Amino acid sequence: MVDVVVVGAGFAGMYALHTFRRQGLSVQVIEAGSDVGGTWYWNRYPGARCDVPSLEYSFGFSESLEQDWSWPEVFSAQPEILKYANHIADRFDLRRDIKFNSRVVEVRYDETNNKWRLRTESGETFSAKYCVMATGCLSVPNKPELPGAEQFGGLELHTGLWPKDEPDLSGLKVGIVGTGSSGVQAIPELAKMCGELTVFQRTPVYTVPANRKAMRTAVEQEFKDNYRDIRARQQDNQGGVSNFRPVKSVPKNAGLSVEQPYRANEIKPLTPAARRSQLEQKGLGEILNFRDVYTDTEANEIANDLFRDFVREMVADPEVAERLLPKDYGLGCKRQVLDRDYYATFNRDNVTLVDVRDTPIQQITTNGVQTTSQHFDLDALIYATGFDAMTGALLKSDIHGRGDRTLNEKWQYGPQAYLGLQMEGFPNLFTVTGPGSPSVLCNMLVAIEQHVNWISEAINYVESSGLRTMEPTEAAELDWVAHVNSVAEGTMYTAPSCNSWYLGANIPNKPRIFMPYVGGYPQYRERCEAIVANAYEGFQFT
Ligand code: NA7
Repeated sequence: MVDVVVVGAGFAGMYALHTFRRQGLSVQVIEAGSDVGGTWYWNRYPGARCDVPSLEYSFGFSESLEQDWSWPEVFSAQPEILKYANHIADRFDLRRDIKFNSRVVEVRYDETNNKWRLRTESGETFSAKYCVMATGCLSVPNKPELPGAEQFGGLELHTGLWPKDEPDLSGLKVGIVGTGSSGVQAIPELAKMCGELTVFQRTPVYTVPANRKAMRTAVEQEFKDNYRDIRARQQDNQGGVSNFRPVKSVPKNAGLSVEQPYRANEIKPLTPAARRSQLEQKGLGEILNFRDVYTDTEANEIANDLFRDFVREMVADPEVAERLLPKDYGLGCKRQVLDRDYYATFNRDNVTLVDVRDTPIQQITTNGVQTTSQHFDLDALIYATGFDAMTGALLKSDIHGRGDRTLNEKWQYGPQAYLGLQMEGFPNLFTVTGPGSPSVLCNMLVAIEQHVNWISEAINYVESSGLRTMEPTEAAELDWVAHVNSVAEGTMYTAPSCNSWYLGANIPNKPRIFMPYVGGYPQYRERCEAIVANAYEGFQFT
């Protein structure tokens, strides 16, 4: 028996363990993997990389950690981020309270004793007054049910469950299904390492070249010298990123200083011709700086057209180029994908693009993929087909609340939670970066720190007030869900043509609800703070 049981040892679970320990609570973390790292433990496919600059995608709770750690690249790859996670586990001696190789299969509230009782796959049980689900937003891989999939005799892989021992794909005929972030990151690397690569694409993607810069010592030092200011700026930025621009990284005479935000988010009411000329000068990535693209349908269409023109120029075979063009949805609907040589990869002789909308996959055979037009012989088949995002891991944990009501019953029409932190009927159970919080629309490490700190304070409040339970009222929860929906309405994210994992649209029969909070991290944080200041408005206690 411990005070708090935490499910998951990714960044959220690790920081929760460290924080709860510091406040004098006994903590047990349960983790399905054999080590820490969460997303960065499982997603070790070639090319995996974070889309937030590493100096920002890092914890701010320890000044010495900030000063000691060095990142090799501006946007570091998965192995470096996993090293950072391991360093944190070592530095704060976390592993002694983490039970690895243990997947939680049941989380049940014992009303009589006010305890959460958790059971793992192997039958081990744990109990605690508080249960914190730090199970991640992208942690349940989605593998589509393709007919015949079970009979494939070659090597089958999923980007979200990549093996620790790097599979040797050299000389092999490899197929990959999916062209979201994972597919787009993996495809250029796979093309270099395997014999032949066949890409099965259902929806073409809008992807722009990523920043590939190595970290410069002077830039890193400037960050380290300004970290307190940077962390403060993160708290006031919509996406939890400071946009701090080191003087040392700015070309001479560029007229920027530390005081000016990196790529100001001002609206640029430019003509199509002016936009084209700007992209020609600065590269396709500049398209993300036309901020009206995200709010104005006409600007969005202009940008989509320009994007397609640029792809046509990058891909040698006009037919292949045409297949790579997203046409039925706009920029800003899905999470922006960043790539390294994605389009150029389709100019390689060993890469074939199959549009499975034109020629659908009929079935997976023992030795490949049969589409309506031909059979593709394959030695390996890779699923880059995403995740049951945001709610998947919570629903899979089989959570039973008061009166034995399950979370699956409560959420049958979509997630209903207060602030993405707690659910009515599930007293003393907290979710880190749950649905209805900024989570995936924010720098995750900033979102995690804010949530864990909030939960820590809430537990402290319950304990120091001699209370038994804490949970939201149903009215507060419904108001919050209505607010989350209303701020998402009218954005590109929820356009009728948009089918993203943010909306659950990638999972058959999942309710179509925009799950993260799009109102901005600072607004959200202030709301959380105001609720605490107002005697935990919207929460009920026993
Ligand atoms: P995504 O973004 O959900 O992409 C999954 C891809 O897999 C996408 O291209 C899907 O096409 C495709 N997919 C899924 N099911 C099928 C079937 N049945 N047939 C063909 N193609 C299919 O997941 P990622 O892992 O790439 O990225 C998730 C997040 O991780 C990313 O946004 C970053 O935040 C990190 P579709 O678009 O559904 O037609």
